[in-house]
Amino acid sequence: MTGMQGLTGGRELVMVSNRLPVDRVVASDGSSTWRTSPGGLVTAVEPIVEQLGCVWVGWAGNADERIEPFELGQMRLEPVELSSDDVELYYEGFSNGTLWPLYHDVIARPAFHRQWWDRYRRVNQRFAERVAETAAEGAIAWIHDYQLQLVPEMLRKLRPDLTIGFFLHIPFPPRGIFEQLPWRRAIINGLLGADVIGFQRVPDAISFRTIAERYTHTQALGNTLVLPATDDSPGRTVLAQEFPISIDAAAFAEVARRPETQARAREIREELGNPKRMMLGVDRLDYTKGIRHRLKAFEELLTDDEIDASDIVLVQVASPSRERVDAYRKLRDEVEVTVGRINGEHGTIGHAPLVYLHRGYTREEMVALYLAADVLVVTPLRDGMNLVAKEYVACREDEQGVLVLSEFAGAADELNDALLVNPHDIEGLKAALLRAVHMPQEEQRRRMRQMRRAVHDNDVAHWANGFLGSVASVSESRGASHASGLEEGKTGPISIVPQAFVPRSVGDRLRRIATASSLLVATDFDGTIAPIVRRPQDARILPRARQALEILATAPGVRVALLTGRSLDGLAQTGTGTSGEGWIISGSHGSELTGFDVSGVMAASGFGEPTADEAEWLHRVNRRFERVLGGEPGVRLERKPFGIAVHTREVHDEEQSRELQAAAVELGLAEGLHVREGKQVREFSVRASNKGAVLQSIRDALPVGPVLFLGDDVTDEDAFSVLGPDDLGIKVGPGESAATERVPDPAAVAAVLARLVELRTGIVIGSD
Ligand code: ADQ
Repeated sequence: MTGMQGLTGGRELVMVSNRLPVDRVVASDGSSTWRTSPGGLVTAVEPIVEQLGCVWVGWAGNADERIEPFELGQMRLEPVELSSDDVELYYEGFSNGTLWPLYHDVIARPAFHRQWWDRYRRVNQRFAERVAETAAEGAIAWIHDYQLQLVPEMLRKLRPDLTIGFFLHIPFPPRGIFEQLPWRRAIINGLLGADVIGFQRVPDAISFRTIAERYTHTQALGNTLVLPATDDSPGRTVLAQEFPISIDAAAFAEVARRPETQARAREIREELGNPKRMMLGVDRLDYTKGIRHRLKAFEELLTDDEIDASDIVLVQVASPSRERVDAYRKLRDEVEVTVGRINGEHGTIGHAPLVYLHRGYTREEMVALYLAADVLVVTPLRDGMNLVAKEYVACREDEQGVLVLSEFAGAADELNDALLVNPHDIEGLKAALLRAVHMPQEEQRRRMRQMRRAVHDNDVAHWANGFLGSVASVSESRGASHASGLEEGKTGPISIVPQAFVPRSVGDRLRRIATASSLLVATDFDGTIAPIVRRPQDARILPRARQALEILATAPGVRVALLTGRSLDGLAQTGTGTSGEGWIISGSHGSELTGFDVSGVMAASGFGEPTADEAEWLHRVNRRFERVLGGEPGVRLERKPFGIAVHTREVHDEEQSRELQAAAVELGLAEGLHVREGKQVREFSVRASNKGAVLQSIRDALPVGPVLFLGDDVTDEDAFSVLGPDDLGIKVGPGESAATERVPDPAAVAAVLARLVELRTGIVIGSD
């Protein structure tokens, strides 16, 4: 995995989690060593730590044990001591008896005890103090998960020089559930001590922002919460948004590719008696994981003779978890009784249809299991993400294997080519299991290919870059580095996001337009504020750019316009332009316009629906393109309200891609269409509109004032060319341009927009 260096700009990174990421291993001679421990959090952040190095503050796992700080690999571990009372009240009690069930849809009943809460507060305070003692000046503290939700606020009070990120690995509950918590306001205030709060899914982040607005004096502007100034603290902003966690997909694929792993996978099948189909479940033994529902569906399929016990084996790996908590002990008993019953009724001497393994395995063994399994069954009733699903997909380079996945796992947002199930619906689950065991290879391949793309596009580097990048940009804006955390020879704060500078000439010109009484901020989308990605629907505005645009859109005298070649529908797929941003949005290169309340501009520029003639023409054009290019592998045709776009980004052979583009242009010209060239796309339209014309129409309808326009593509040149000497045109990336200024990439665009916000509103969300 590459691309993380520079993320913290040489500042010290302090990881803070309930458990240290290590287990003690005692050898037969009594000596002990440490090794990294399994679990979602460790799996996800291990590669980051390997690259960046860090201090890690957390509990070593045994009560009443004092351990001196020690080093392991790239980490300096700072153990926090917990007494057996702490473990009982803070960890097993409030964390796992109150918060865990509350945050997981109250699948089990949460218990509310004041004593537990009191201890939770005290232990959180201890963690905060420990971080405050160890962190270098200006360090970045990254706090993990539900056990430590009060630490951000406590730490900020102790060490205002730190930049604080918090990531919640489990779901954040809907308001109706969260409100049951007697200490709800304290938790929200605790979290708001962070500069960036990361969640797994969009609904988690929305719920948090809604609740924060209700219980504190914050105001939500898009993904940003604005905290007003108080007597003891200045006003500031908190970014609260989703950063879906992932895995080091390449590392899993590498283990899967090894001949010894593949041999082990074959051996596993043999040890199981070479069944026709092997199904696999891998979970911590937790009541949220839906293991009971899975076993029930499996048992009913056997009982009803829908599957044959001699043909099929289900291997259930259940790693031991929280064994001192009552609900977990009960679950274990229940699962083990069910396993016994199923095998008792459906097994034979020498063959058990259900293999239950209650222990931890090495990564190599896990990967061999993934390779051996025809079907992976992931059926949580609620799960923040579920990394097991992603690991399975990452390992299946053979593009075979079926993933049955609960729609209540965060992973379902990205892996929508899995067989999605509602695990409460046992009939539906049985049907999905049957479909999975009978799925033809071709369908397996199609689904697996899509899922593999999703996992590789959003791997753990992408997650860490998104989260840490957001934290670092806050840090950078504070000038928090004062360099004492820097080692000799390491790059200074200047390289945090190395490319995200506002060049001096751009800064000077921004200052000139920033204070105009009326200002229009217009920008292209793809390649300008949203990095280019392989699948257009996966494109997302950089968090910092979104935050800046959201603040600008509500600033008096400023209008924000998005001018994109995408259709409005295509833009909505990216989560932008769907509602309430208060932006003017023009789609299809100026043919569509929305969010603009000046009706004159619509009439003057001829926006609206296609005419009857245009509609008929379009119909013919769509049919022809479909016939000629629709079957070409890698080519994607996108229908637009006024035309069609031919995307060749997924045609991997460059020459073939060029040929297909040329063929498309020939076809378009023959049909009399207006042709536009973009990066890996050719666009055809029945109407001659362009971004220049629409930008002119919008500015004409607004009070007189300067325009800032940012764009990266050839089609943005029309907009640059209508700008005057008092405006500012900024080209993103290389290539000829009519723009007078240039920045290298979307991160730099975000920096430009953040600088503009600061100049116009005084709100600091990151500048250079
Ligand atoms: P978990 O609830 O622990 O994580 P999950 O995301 O599935 O769940 O991660 C489990 C990890 O442990 C996987 O990497 C898996 O390979 C490993 N593992 C499981 N059983 C194992 C065994 N027997 N031996 C070895 N390794 C085993 C929490 C949240 C999730 C969220 C993660 C990360 O509950 O929703 O995805 O954090 O944020």
